[in-house]
Amino acid sequence: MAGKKRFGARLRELFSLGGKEEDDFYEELEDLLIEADLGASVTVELVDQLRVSRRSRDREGILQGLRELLLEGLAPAELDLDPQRLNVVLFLGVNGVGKTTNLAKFAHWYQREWPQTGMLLAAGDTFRAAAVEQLSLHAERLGVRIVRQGTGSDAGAVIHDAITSAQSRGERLVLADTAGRMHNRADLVRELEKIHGIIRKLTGDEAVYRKVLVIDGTTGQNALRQAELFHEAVGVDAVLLSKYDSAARGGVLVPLQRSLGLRCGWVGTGETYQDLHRFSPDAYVDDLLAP
Ligand SMILES: Nc1nc2c(ncn2[C@@H]2O[C@H](COP(=O)(O)OP(=O)(O)O)[C@@H](O)[C@H]2O)c(=O)[nH]1
Ligand SMILES: [Mg+2]
Repeated sequence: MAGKKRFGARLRELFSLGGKEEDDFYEELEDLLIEADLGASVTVELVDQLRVSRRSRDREGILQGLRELLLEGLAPAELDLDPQRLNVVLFLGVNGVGKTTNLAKFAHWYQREWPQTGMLLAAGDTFRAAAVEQLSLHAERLGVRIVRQGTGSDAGAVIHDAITSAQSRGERLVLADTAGRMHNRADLVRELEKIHGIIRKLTGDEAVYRKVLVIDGTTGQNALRQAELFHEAVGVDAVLLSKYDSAARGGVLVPLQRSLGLRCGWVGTGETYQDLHRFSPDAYVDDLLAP
């Protein structure tokens, strides 16, 4: 939380310095917002809007104006899954962001939400040695079925088998893990496009197919570049912000929404199955602005 707190605290420092020229004040406000991971273009846009709104320059007036601007467009993402049909949810993100852990939390969530519908995990990270084992352990703990092959096998084939298996058994939810790491960017994109093509072909109009991008809350501006990569490659339906408990800065959700149109649906706040929450814009903005 250090980064976040620093932002709110420094904001108040800025307010308390009386006698500043208006231009200097807004310039410093821009610096603070950029440091809080809002990105240069979104920051300029926000501060321009704030200036135009011409509220009084007292602390509460500006804070309130900023809060309202930050909240604009920050509605939580909806996946619109449908328990009457097959739903395939693909978890995307670079290595180590929390895909596997949060996929397992998601499974736990839907076990409660949809107690009657069968569920299946697909061990689509075939790249890392321990990844299949990690997901298998979750499947065992949660008591859900898993489709897996060995490390180094073809991820597309694993996901293909998982979907056809769920279809034949009438299971309604397939949660598919992926590897976030390839030898290079082109390999990663090629692999994702291939998986994407397989899922689209198998699901067609019959099923609901969604892609959740996991973003590590401690990452900062780099998260925007990651999101661009995945969104361009296969299209992202919702963001899951992980590790919000550990020194999360998380300001990046604002440019994700404003620059890429990506909305956050969930926030991960730890390593247990209970540590997954629906994204609340109000709580998020309060947290961002807190001293
Ligand atoms: N504190 C915290 N740790 C998390 C969270 N989500 C994942 N992790 C941890 O981050 C590390 C990487 O997670 P993992 O799911 O293996 O990432 P993946 O490589 O994207 O699949 C693990 O040690 C997880 O326990 C979270 O919301 N909070
Ligand atoms: Mg993983």
